[in-house]
Amino acid sequence: MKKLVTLCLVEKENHVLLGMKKRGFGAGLYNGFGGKIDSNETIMEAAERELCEEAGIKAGVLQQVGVLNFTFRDEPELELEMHIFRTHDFEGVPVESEEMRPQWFHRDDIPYAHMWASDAAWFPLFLAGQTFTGSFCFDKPASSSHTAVILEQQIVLVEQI
Ligand code: 6OG
Repeated sequence: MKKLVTLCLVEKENHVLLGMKKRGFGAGLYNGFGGKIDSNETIMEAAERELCEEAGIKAGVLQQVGVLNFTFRDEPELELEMHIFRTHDFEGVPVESEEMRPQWFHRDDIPYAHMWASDAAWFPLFLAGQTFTGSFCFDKPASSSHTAVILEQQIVLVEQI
């Protein structure tokens, strides 16, 4: 069954807030902040909640950036639909949580070597202010002992999500 997940990218003065994921899915990689959607909330509410839980900051207006679908050859039952949001508008100072260690990165210095391989394909589109949909098939999920390899990918620019 397809699982809906969120990813929130916070921007401030040419920097993007990423977090080192300390545990669970994608541990050891830098990523935006997000997670699963609870049954009583919208996708955008989930994005706000996860940002608050994982980075300790409160988002204002979120803009939709893209939707990406992820599948994994060696785990055919796992399918993720990730809704990506951006915001310039937030209150508070990022703090480390049990799941993430937040850090600001200059937009010219994004640590792609320590992110999901697919991020190199879509993050530049996000930085350029574009909106997109796409899908990626990996061999298996990334973990501290495995770098996920992209087997197939497709990405399309769209007018709006
Ligand atoms: P938890 O299930 O640990 O949240 N996520 C991905 N992020 C990127 N950049 N690329 C991927 O490629 C991803 N797959 C999942 C969604 C997992 C978090 O990881 C994101 C969630 O924000 C496969 O709560």
